Amino acid sequence: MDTAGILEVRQSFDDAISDVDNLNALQQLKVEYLGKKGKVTGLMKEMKNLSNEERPEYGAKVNEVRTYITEAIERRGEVLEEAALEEKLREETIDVTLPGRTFSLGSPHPLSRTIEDIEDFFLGLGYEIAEGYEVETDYYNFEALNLPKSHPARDMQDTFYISEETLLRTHTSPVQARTMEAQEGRGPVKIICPGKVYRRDSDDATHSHQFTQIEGLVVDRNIRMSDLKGTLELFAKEIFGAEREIRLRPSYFPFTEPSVEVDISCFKCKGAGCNVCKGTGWIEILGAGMVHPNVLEMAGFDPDEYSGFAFGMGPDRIAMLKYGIEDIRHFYTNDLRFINQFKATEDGGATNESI
Ligand code: FA5
Repeated sequence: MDTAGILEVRQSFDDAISDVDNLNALQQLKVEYLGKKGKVTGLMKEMKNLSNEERPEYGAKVNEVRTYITEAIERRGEVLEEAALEEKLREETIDVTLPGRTFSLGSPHPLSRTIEDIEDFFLGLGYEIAEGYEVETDYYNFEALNLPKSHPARDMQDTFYISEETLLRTHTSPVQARTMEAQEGRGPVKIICPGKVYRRDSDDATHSHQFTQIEGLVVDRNIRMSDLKGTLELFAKEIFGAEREIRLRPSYFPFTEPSVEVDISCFKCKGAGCNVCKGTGWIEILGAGMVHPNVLEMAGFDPDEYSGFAFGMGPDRIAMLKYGIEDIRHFYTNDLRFINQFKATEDGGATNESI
């Protein structure tokens, strides 16, 4: 009986397994030795060439080598599996001591922030926000506001005309006219309307050809000038500080009668006179007045039954005052160096508030 073949298989297996360093290679080795066409099965097939006496001993030796190989593969498999697991754990380890990735936070534009502050104040008083159109008709921008064609006061608002009857709205007052009209003569009306407006003004530090306005309108029975004054006093204190006073100066707007310009006491010098208030102690912030009976009538309200007040302010100028911004053009040039100065703080304020 020739057992050299068995020794050879065992020897070659020992050589091969010492080179195996991963589970795939081990699986291949298993097939190569223990598979149907493997080397150990090949040894078994030799049995048919042996005599009946030789077969038991030969068979026992082949079984011995099969057990040897099976156990060796199992042991090697356990070692390799453990190594693979350790490698995976090492790769997936999270280093909790690494500093986190930083990302830059945006900050609200000072103009948006000012508009939101003003909106919040009026919403708190029960006003609703109304929206209008930036491309408006001559009728709503002027005529419905008591400014017929060729009225000299049209010159107060130099206009971008799109056609003879359409234009870029020069103020947010057309929203008054549209809102009243939609009410079909029934009060109350209590709205503010924030939005963009356009004028053919030359751009400089305090003028922009496109800027923002917030219009306010209240129409109901028994609305008086004192209601307007009280509302604006509260507004000035909320936006500019609790010690602010307001004063009303007679003015002229075709859509209000009487009309006033509203000044607030200077928040910087407290009325003593400084560069912000140009030495007067007062800063002009808006135009206002009692809604003209003609405007009420044109919008379908009976002026003997209803009265109202309206006001219009420029948030650009208010934001400039509030945050100490010297040039209105900063709002529209989108320079991040400017905007980043107004990082939001946790309490909802802005970092470089000047008052
Ligand atoms: C009006 O536009 C009136 N519609 C306001 C009004 C409404 C009065 C309701 C009475 C009743 P005025 O032209 O003054 O008014 O403009 C209002 C505000 O817009 C000004 O106080 C100013 O803050 C701002 N403003 C006017 N022109 C410019 C401009 N070119 N650039 C930036 N802000 C401007």
